[in-house]
Amino acid sequence: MDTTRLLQGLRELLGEAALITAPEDIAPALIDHRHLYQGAAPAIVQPADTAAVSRLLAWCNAQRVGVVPQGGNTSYCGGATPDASGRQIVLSLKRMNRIRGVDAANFSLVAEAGCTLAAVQAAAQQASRLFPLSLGSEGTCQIGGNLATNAGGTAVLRYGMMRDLVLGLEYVLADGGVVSDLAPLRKDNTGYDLRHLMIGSEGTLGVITAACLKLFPRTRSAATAWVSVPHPAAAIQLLGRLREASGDRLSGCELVPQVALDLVLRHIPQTRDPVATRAPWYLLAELTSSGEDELDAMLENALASAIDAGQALDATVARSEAQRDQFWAIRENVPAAQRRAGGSLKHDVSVPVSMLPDFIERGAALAAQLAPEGFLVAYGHAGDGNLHFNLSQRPEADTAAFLAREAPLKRAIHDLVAQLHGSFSAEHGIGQLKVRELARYAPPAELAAMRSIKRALDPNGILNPGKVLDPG
Ligand code: FAD
Ligand code: 2HG
Ligand code: ZN
Repeated sequence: MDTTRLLQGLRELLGEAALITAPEDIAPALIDHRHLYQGAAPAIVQPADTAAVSRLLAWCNAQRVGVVPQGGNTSYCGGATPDASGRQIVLSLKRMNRIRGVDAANFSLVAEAGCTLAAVQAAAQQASRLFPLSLGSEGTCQIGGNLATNAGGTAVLRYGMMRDLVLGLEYVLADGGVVSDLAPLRKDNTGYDLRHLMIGSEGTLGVITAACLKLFPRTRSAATAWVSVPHPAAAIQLLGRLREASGDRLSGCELVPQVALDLVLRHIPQTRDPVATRAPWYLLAELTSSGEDELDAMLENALASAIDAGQALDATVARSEAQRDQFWAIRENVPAAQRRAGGSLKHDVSVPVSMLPDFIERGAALAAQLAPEGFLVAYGHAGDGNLHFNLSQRPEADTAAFLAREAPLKRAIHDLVAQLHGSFSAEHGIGQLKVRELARYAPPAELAAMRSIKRALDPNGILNPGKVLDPG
């Protein structure tokens, strides 16, 4: 269909207010957060409600128009970027940003897909509850995007991934059919649980319009430490010690190497070195509780024993909310600091937690051998066995020469991860960046089942074409 007819059809279907067509207004939606992909599209469509999404998909399905759902456009694998053909439209959920209701007694709330994660956290907080998903992008990313990517972040150790925080889902299928399953039930074994197909499907099986989310008691006590550790094996031992000593109140456990701390101190204003003893690695550990617990004392005692056991070299426990925020700001700013340091090569991998030290040692050797123009900045969610095994270019290195190392390095790192029974995409998804990786590493029977599901739910291939699965 030509662009004029396409735009005319969309206008008749949804009205002028739902359509953005000015090139300067569309431009930000056509490039991904990492600037790896530049797409093209004649319009961004912004429906106001679920009925409008349904009308839109039914029409696009009949006309064979590709639809690329987009939330906050913060994802790392180009999943929300249209292709370069100019024939796909971007479907933004931005206008669907209502909190439909909070049920404090049921520990649940219903949010529309276009709510930012921060807005959902705030709505929970107002009801004296906690919505625990926490990402560096939380001010911008949207609940629909979090669901579609099954986002992880810094509290997974205690509360699980986005998938674990969902009681119900409302979504629209490729033919416009609406499934509204928002009942806040904790038990419901009635047939196939389709919502778990939608979660993590990156817009390729349906468009999520709302979700019923699980809430928890509000955090009343927290204790946060920045700990110097001699090596990753000590960090993992410390993780186990903290879980045991705190009655499993450990909710955050992030590994940060010295090089990442240095990058943040150099590139991000108003950041300060949090601990006196410099060390090759640091662990940011946080205990939280919904009770009035003496968590500082609990954490200090555990850390003192860890220092005696050689698992830690030094530690600073935050004495104020401001200091706690400073510790987290260092961790959350590692991606921004890496960006300012020039080119980067990223691997979002996970292995069993106990295998992390082995993985780091072997992966570091591969990185040094295969990308000598770079240095390793491996950091992240140690409590989940998920590292951002990234490299930054050396200041003196040529960016193009460094980036040319991508393919052989990626192969070596992902092969190592596979050997250790890990994942080449722990929390960022597949998008368009890792389609070939999925085809390579997924067991053939699983891949065939994924293709069958895609064909069954989206026979005309209009939903986020070219993402997750190759056409086969
Ligand atoms: P988008 O980027 O807009 O879209 C992501 C995918 O979801 C696309 O495939 C899109 O088509 C699809 N989609 C979006 N909305 C819908 C919908 N309503 N229905 C169906 N499909 C839809 N991720 C983590 O997991 N953990 C982290 O710790 C983390 N930290 C980050 C820190 C920073 C600074 C940044 C920039 C990103 C970080 N991310 C992290 C990545 C990103 O924020 C997450 O993947 C997030 O869940 C994406 O949400 P979004 O709204 O931006 O989605
Ligand atoms: C994080 O944990 C994000 O900070 C981003 O998942 C990771 O930039 C990255 O590689
Ligand atoms: Zn992460």
